[in-house]
Order: sequence, then structure tokens, then C-alpha cells
Amino acid sequence: MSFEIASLSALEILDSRSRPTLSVTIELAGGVRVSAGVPSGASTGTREAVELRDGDPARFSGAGVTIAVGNVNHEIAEHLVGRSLDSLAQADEAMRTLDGTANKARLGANAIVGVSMALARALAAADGQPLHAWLPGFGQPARLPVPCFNVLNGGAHAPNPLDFQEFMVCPLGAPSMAESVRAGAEVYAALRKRLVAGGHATGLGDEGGFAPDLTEPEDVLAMIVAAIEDAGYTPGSSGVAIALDPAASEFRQHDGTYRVAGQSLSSTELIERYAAMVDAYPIWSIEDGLGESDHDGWQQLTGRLGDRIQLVGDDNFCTNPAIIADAISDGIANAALIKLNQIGTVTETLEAMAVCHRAGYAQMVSHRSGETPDTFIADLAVATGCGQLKTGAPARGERVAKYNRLIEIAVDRPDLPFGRP
Ligand code: 2PG
Ligand code: MG
Repeated sequence: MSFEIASLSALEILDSRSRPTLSVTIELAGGVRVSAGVPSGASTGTREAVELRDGDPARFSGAGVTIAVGNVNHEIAEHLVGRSLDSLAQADEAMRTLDGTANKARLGANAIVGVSMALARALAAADGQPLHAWLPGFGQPARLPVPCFNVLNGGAHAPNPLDFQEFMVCPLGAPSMAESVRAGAEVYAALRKRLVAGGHATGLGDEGGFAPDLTEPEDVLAMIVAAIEDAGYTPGSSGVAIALDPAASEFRQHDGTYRVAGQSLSSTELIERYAAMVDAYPIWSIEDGLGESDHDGWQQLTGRLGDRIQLVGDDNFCTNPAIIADAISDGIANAALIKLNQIGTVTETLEAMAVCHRAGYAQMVSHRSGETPDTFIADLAVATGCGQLKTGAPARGERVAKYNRLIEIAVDRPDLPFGRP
């Protein structure tokens, strides 16, 4: 079925961190009109597709996106509007060719991904289908994902002394979508009480998790386990388990060591520290346990823990199908984090997931630390059947919007299974 874009435009709006991002609006010739909000990261991989910022220090300290907005309104619109198109993949490919760079640096991945997301949403609406039903799969049947709630923030997402970026609670044993969201919210509330009782601050980090002045990751893990129990759940895979995203590139030093709570650790020492944490706490997944360029360390980590827990590549994989394919041949990690704006089109995001699926690598769909209320990733996680979505704490509108969208989808589609495949 061919279609035509009647109009395409973008606006500079604010994201959840008060930085500019794009809202892209698309209208199809048939009259459907929808928008998409573009996410933005803080702890980014060096090989991510390029987020185009104006660099004009007089506006938003250089973070403005008026050039990217202009690229949607002019160059991309002139290329796509009024043309007969056959598919989202064709439109995504047309934008890649128009951009002409390997990393979308000319037009901006933030511009391109906004158009791609808005177009997917428009085509679904034109077809009379919810986005999760319309998005093309690749062999994994649709399912509702386990939500991974980032309840305690550190690293680049909070001004506290904690080096690890994300401590997530994942209700792996929950019986349904709604019950998993309830578990996340109840553990979050119990954790707040524990923090208050311990005299800690309960201010929030960028993803809505608490950002207390704790330094040792093990202290945080012990407190989260206690909060899971306080809330009446069993810590572990039959109840509520823990996932970490240390985002280790952010605390890797020039000499290749890792600075954790004031101590310098070699890759091997950090791996052993993770192994001890996995022995002592109900951790089922570690993302970016080592820095993005620590290739040998990643192989060692995969050998040491890859058959016990999920090891997720984020900064080192950048949702890039070619990079992930290389990592798979090199025996690095056993799962990939999936972020639309890391690669810059919906089509390539689906390709990255398909590459993982074919190799038996799990996929965790993810938000960015800078978000809008856009709920695209909730539908993406359901459509692809990956079984895992991380989108921050069960708090703050831009995070909660995604969890609430999953609750809605679960009501509309009671036939869908819940949980990891
Ligand atoms: C991450 C993400 C999302 P950011 O590291 O996984 O939690 O953070 O968007 O800052 O890269
Ligand atoms: Mg990460």
C-alpha cells in the first residue's frame, strides 16, 4: 500500500531535563495527523548516531536544536512530502541517503528519528491499528515486557557521590503487567521510607529514582533488598529481582582502571566485585558493567558471568546492527540495550533487535535519561516481544507515561503473555 506525506514539521520543545529536543508532526494525505517526541541521553556511547545541537552559546548553553528543526522543516520535508512512498523502511532509507553520513551527523539523528517515529505512528493510525500491533516483528511473538524500574540513581544522572548509574527493580515473578507496575511502585515507596528512616535525602535523579548520598554499591543493594521485603515481595526471580546499569564508561579512568567509591579497580577486580554482588544479592542483569572500549574486559566478564546472568551492551553496542553483529562474533555480552535515537531510525532499531534475536541475544528496550511524554517505546517493546523495558522510576510524568501505556495495552490485549520470553 503506498502513501503520501501531506506535511511534515518540527518544533523545538523541552525534554524532562529542561534541555531542548524536537517534537515532530506528520500529516498523511489521508488526513491522519500525529506527533513524536525525541529522547536524549546523558551517558552516551561514542559511536551513537549524532544528536545535532546548535552549539550557539547564547541559547540553552549551546544545546538548542533549531538547526535539526530546520532540517526537518526544509530538507527532509522537501525530500519526503508529496512523494509516493511504500513503507516506513523506504522512508527511513531515503532519509539515510539524504543525510549521506554513516552516523547521521549532517541532518542529525534527533531530526531523523523524530520523523521515523512520527511516520510509524501515522502509518499505524492510517491502518486503524495501535502502534504495537502495526510495528513489524521479526519472529518473536508480541508480549508484554517486564518493567525495570530505576529506583536509585547515580553516575551522570544525579549529583550524588554514587558511581553506579542505575539500580533497577524488576518484578520478574509478577503475574501480570498491572501487578508488575504495582510491585515497582510499592517497592519504590518502601525504599523512600527506608531512606527517610536512615536520614538520607530523597531528592530524585534524572530518571526519577532517589539520589541519596550513598557511595558503596553494596549498601544500595542491601537497602533495595530490604525495601523489596518491606513491600511484601520475595527478592529474586520468583518475585522482584535487581538489574544494574553501572554505566562503567563514565567512571573508567585514562589508565584503564575503574574508580568505584574512591578505589581504583582493574577490569578483573571489578568483574570479581560484580561476581561477589551476584552471589550476595538477587541481581539478574548487569548493563555496561565495563567501559565501551574495554573489549578484553568484556570478553572476560562474559566468560565469568555470562552463563549466570544477563549482560547487556549499551554504550558499546549503540543499537547498531553492525556493531552488535561484531560483538556477537567476539563473544561479548548476551543481550543488547535498544534505544531508537542511538541508531536514528525505527527500521534500523528493528534490524538491531533482529540481529540479537537470531544470535540468541536478549533485548531490553530503553528510554533515555532525557525524555518527553512520548510512549513509543512501550509499543515497541510489546510489538517485538523482547520481554523487557526499562523506562525509569515509577515516578515523574515522562517515565510513568510509558508504564501507564503498558497497562492500557494489557487491558486491550488480554491474550498477550507477560514477562520474558
Ligand atoms: C542508559 C541510559 C538510559 P542515558 O545509560 O542506559 O537509562 O542513560 O540516556 O543518559 O544514556
Ligand atoms: Mg546504559
